[in-house]
Amino acid sequence: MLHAHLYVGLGSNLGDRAGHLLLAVRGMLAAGLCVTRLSSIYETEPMDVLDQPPFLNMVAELKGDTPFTPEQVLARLLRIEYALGRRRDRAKGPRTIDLDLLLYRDTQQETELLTLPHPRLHLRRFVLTPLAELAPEVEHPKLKQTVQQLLADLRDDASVRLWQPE
Ligand code: PH2
Ligand code: MG
Ligand code: MG
Repeated sequence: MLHAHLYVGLGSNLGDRAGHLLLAVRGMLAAGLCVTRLSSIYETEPMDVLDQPPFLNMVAELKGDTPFTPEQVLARLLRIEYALGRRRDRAKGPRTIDLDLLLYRDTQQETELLTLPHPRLHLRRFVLTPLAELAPEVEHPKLKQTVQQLLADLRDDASVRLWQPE
């Protein structure tokens, strides 16, 4: 089925980056979010705010038949960010952990709290590369293109490389 799941983007560029990704996955499970698959981890060049350390990024797939609304999922993600030391000082600046709800099945919404699909998902190689590993055939509900097509047409040339622990 094409829109059976939820996808969360994870990013960290401060401290023990891989440790933060791992703790965030544990946090999602502990919060009752059913993580079904994880992408590889990529080391990625910062975008938007360029003078900050390189990120580790990955994508987690969550079971789509969750009892939680998009806002309830978001609230859980924000709590995990806070528990992992995320404090919002500089917009798009360095962070211990960033958890973005990318897709909630084929939901489209634009509220003050939450925009779905994530408004910049189709512009970012650091999101589309790990997402394409898990869900190449999933269609962007608004743009009506698959993740694979979006990645093929992407103009962002910031570096995204598979990361391996030393
Ligand atoms: N997140 C941002 C801004 N820039 N760059 C990379 N490579 N990875 C990110 O996760 C990232 C970013 C704001 O959320
Ligand atoms: Mg983000
Ligand atoms: Mg975020």
